[in-house]
Amino acid sequence: MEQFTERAYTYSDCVEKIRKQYGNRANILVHKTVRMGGILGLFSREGVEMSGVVSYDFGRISSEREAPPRVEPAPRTDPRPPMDFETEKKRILASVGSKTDPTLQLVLNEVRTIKEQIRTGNAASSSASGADHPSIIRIREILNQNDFTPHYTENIMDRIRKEFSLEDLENFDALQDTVVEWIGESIRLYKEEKLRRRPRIMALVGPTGVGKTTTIAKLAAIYGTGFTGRSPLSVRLVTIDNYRIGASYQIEKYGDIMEIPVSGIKNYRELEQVIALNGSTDLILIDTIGKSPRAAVELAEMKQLLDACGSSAEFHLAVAATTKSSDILEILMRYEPFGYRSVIVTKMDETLRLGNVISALSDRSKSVSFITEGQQVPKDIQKADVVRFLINLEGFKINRAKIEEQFPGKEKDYIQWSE
Ligand SMILES: Nc1nc2c(ncn2[C@@H]2O[C@H](COP(=O)(O)OP(=O)(O)OP(=O)(O)O)[C@@H](O)[C@H]2O)c(=O)[nH]1
Ligand SMILES: [Mg+2]
Repeated sequence: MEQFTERAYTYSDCVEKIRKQYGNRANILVHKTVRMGGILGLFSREGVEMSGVVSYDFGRISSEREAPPRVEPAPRTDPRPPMDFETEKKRILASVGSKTDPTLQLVLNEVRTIKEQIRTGNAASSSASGADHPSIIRIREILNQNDFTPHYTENIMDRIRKEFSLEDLENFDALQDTVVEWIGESIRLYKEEKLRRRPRIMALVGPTGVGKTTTIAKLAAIYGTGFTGRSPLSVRLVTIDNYRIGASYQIEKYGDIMEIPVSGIKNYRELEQVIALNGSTDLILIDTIGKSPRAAVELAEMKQLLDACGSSAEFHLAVAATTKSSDILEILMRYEPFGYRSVIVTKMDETLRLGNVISALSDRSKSVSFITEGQQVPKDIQKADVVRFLINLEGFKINRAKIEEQFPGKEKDYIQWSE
């Protein structure tokens, strides 16, 4: 069986070169990026290398059982209509299925081995470049448009090069469906631990103005007012934001409306006391002061104060969906000392680009618990679910029914109690 390897500076030139030489019997199996030209390694340019096999005239093999003919350049006047590789393969498979033709079995095995060898070589040496297949380039553009991190985008590019043959890449719809599925699989949903003892303490930390106080009020309504249809828990709100004029007023106002008690604390000792006095409360929700992720000293001071909550307290990090991916990565890193268990993504209603959030969380292996999508308390909050992130991806043709099937149902209950 004849193999070929051809190189050219562009994808289309390479295909044309192969077609000229072998006609429609050329089956391009793999392609990779290579450096071409130059002197002593200098001034070389990126190009593309394609390898594959030239089909035999399988009709003759099966009927006459002769040795395969030598492959000649494609005759211009081939009377048989060109047959594509997949059709030929299917036809051969159907005939070997009956195990009547050992010659065909041998040919097929050879095709498989060659394809596998070339594919393995390709996977090891491929790299990102302008010489990629147009479908790969298009996917990269869509990911960039959605502000996915460079790291995340390169992972997807590598995976496509490894898992998609040149033939598969021609079907862009199937490719994008697969990429959307991969993106969905990369979203980790936070699984709440079952509550074992009271009080459960949840503190919300995060940068300034992302919606921490509003989110705390929404959580208080979900858990403390029976708003979701479940029986209400006893909830207490605590704010450590006692210094800024208007800040404690904001949370007290929410507390008043929902008839949920609010405590303002100034230091470690006061926080310790509030927690000790509320030992039988189901849930203590702590609103904190927004801090720039770069204010390392202030963050450390706030962390020291919050240590009064004890080791069983849960921290959750609020991040606005409108933040660009590089900033989200930094926020996730700077808040690491709090040991936050999940990320709450706020202001989802203000953007259609969610690649920033999805990729930054995936790059740092963080899970998402809630999303908020509006200013209204309590209704604009829900448990995070994969479909909500995927349906808003810009540039992808989203098949909603399919992704709902792939990533079914969100959890309805908000807190799991182990009685
Ligand atoms: N569009 C939109 N706005 C929101 C959302 N959540 C909060 N906001 C608004 O964002 C602004 C800031 O909200 P806060 O809850 O005060 O933010 P914060 O994080 O507590 O702010 P600091 O305490 O100053 O750090 C307010 O105008 C909220 O109404 C949301 O999900 N969507
Ligand atoms: Mg606040």
